[in-house]
Amino acid sequence: MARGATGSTMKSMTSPFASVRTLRAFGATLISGFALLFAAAAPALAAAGHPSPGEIGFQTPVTPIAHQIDSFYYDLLTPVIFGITLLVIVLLIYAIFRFNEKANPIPSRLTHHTGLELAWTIVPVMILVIISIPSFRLLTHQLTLPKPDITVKVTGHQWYWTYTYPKDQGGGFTFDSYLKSPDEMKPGDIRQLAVDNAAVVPVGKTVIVQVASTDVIHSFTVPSFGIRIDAIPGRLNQTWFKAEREGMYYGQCSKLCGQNHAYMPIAFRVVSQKEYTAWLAGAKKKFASASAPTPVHLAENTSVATH
Ligand SMILES: [Cu+2]
Repeated sequence: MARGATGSTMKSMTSPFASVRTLRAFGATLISGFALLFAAAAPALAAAGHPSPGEIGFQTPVTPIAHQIDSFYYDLLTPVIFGITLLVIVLLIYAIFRFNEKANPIPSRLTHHTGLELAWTIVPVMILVIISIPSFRLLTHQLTLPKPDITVKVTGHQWYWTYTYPKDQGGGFTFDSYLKSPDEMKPGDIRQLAVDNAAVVPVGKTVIVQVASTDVIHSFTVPSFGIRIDAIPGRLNQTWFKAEREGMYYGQCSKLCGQNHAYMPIAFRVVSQKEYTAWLAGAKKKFASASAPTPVHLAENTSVATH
């Protein structure tokens, strides 16, 4: 009643609208700026095989699966996330200014709107359906093992990994891979990721990784390869990768597995076929020698393989 004069209502309605426009523009600029920064920064800072300072996206993909994960995230999920966030922010800002007590003294008593309710149910469902199609395609691609060129068995332990190269593929040896301590580090080694014995695989070959564990559940993860699979005692899990580029690729155990969970990195060196053959020959000698430490739990396997 006291503020009933139309003049004051008019005044309060014009000024907030100006602010709405300014704020809307500001919000849109902020979000699109952040989106651009995100899109530009992610690939620029990303390195293949290991994380780099300031990185906010994925590590550079070097396998078909990792490319698919990358594209699923950047080309589909990111636009959806930014679109929804932008819509909610705009609606929120609009509601704050348009429907505050001053601008809208007599609130609407509307409680139902069938069309609106249908829309806000169907539209999110459609968004999820659109996301699910490439998502299931990716999942199928990840879990359908192609014909392997090489099979490597990886066993998780508290707190290191053991790699076994089968005899019928020129291997026939097993070795442990431990995190390098600070005094063992050489120039070029990455702190917390460098290991004493990295696994070696040839470039452009399909590698099947069979993953198991002898104690607790670990998780075998190499981001640039797009692989992540649990290492479970009493169960053999399998995943695959086909590296397109030579280099060092690191990963970490990704399941909380105890005190030294953070200190059991995974390291793969991807080399040419020639280098791989040379490495196999050297590794066979190195890891078969009597001085090489053989874990007790692998003694049975070794005897089976040699007899
Ligand atoms: Cu672990």
